[in-house]
Amino acid sequence: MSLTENKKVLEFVEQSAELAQPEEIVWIDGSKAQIEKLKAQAVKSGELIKLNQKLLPDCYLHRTKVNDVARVEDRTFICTKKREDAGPVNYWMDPKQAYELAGEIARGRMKGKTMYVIPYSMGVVGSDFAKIGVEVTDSIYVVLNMCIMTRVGKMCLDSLGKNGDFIKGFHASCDIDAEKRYIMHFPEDNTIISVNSAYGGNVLLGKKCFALRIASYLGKTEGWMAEHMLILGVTFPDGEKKYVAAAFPSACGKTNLAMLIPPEHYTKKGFKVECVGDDIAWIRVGEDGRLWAVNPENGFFGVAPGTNEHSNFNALASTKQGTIFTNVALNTDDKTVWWEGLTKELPRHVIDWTGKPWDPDKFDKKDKSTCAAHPNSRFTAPAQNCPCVSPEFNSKKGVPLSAIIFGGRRASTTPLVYQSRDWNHGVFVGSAMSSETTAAAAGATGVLRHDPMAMKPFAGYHMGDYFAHWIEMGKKVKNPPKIFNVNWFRQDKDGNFMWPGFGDNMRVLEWILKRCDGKVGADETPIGFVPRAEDIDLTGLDYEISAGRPFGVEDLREILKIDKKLWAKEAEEIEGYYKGTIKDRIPEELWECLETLKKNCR
Ligand code: GTP
Ligand code: SPV
Ligand code: MN
Repeated sequence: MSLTENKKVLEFVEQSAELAQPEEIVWIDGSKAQIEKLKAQAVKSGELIKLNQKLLPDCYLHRTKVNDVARVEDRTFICTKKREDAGPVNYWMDPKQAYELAGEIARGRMKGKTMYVIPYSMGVVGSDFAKIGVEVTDSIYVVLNMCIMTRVGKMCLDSLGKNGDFIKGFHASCDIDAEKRYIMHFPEDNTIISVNSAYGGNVLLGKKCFALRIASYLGKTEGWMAEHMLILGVTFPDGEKKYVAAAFPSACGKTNLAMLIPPEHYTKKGFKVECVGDDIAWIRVGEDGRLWAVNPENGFFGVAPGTNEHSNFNALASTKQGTIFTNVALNTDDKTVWWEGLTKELPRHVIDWTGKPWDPDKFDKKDKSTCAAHPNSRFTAPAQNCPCVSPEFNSKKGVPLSAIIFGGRRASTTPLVYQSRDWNHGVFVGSAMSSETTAAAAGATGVLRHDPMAMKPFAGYHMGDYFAHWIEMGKKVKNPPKIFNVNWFRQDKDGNFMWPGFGDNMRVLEWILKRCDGKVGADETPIGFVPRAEDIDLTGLDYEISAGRPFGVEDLREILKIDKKLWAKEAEEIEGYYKGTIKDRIPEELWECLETLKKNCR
């Protein structure tokens, strides 16, 4: 039975069914009873493995096909009428050709199966930010993940009314054939089509496909922003709260920063950090002339490896109930989960992410293929599980941003932190970001590439126009957030991280927020404002560097140093990217910043 009288929704469901020819159509109402029934069904079919219900109540493990473990950027398309509107860093397909191709691939592919119709909202239903999507899928795994990651149910359709518009999402698993895998976006039709995958960002269509690619396009036309950013709140000892948003590329530390536990020295003084979001921010100009942000999601699709009690206690705690694990290892002693970095000691009795027995004695840290959990294995956990979830999580108006932080994985060149001179220079800093690739996308890892604003894989239109939109937004806000850049990933000559990271990133956050209030000085350098080492509080820091001595102020000085020669090379690199890749649509303001950088490094 359908849950709505909205003709456009009914028509979309009908057309999808006509194409895929499912045996049955089931509307997802988000009720506990329906979800339980689907879980039972998935356990029976083997799609989910029920975990130890005492230790991990309502938790399940799912294994994907081995060829389907990450986003596939080279099979992800922006299908605009004009090729140039998709821009130089997106893969483009003609919409007509794309619909035809998808139709060919998906025709009749739900025969004998059930097609689930998921009405969902990105954002709190009824808020000015919220947008409704309807995803049809033949995968129970997708249904159950969407029920954690988004707000699902009839209220979404009710908020559409009889005539409201929504984002259409069509997903068919087909054969999980990597050669026929397509993730297609039609920003001009508010439509997404995904075939031949059943993994995370390729198929949970509310996430990267809608909330970033389609939404960034909507934001450009409607005057707001959809960004690959975490949002966190810092409470100061005097009770004041400030919010920051931070854009780091995939698997570069958003979930970890969003949930950080400050060092004891800070908690004793009364500092507190709370999480509003860990992956996506929708940002609008508020009546007060500031930027206000919401997290459109309702759960965390977080990287499992590396997560432990010490590195990210709050993320681990979030996974203790109602969580779906994907491609982690199964500890057969107690039917719990395991991944590299969860415990120091390797468990003896483990089934790896592919379903085969795993031999801990053959584990080699340096060889990813010997891992028990896939390097991009993930947990899907309800946000409300998180011990540090912000009271503003469900706020309809969002939170006001004091700072925006960019960052990536840079072994060299980029200092621990620096501040841009103003908004436009901050946009330049974001546009010039490079970061090493990670396991979150298929392909080689550890390769340095340009990833402007951490949006290279997610901007749903021309990257040059996207830069211009950032410049335009700066003109609309009377009190824009200050813009910073951080790098937690500087390495010494032996490849060891030079900064402790994780909870100790609080020390950098404090400097950033003090800068926003003009409460601390900085050195003016060719690239912007850099902290004086004495101004970053190292009290109680307990970190041994690779040389075997405690991290000290001289080590901090080292990772704050600006090497003019390296930055002159960096400027050349950025110029090459602007001229060779983005080309013609780069706003004048950014060219000016590039010239300044070049001049400063001479
Ligand atoms: P997506 O969900 O793919 O968008 O990733 P993310 O940006 O949320 O990254 P996440 O916080 O999950 O971190 C990814 C990896 O980086 C994990 O293996 C972390 O252990 C590691 N990491 C996060 N923060 C730090 C840090 O401050 N220092 C170091 N050295 N590693 C970190
Ligand atoms: C990312 O890759 O940035 C993720 C995971 O957050 S996915 O949902 O697969 O895109
Ligand atoms: Mn992400």
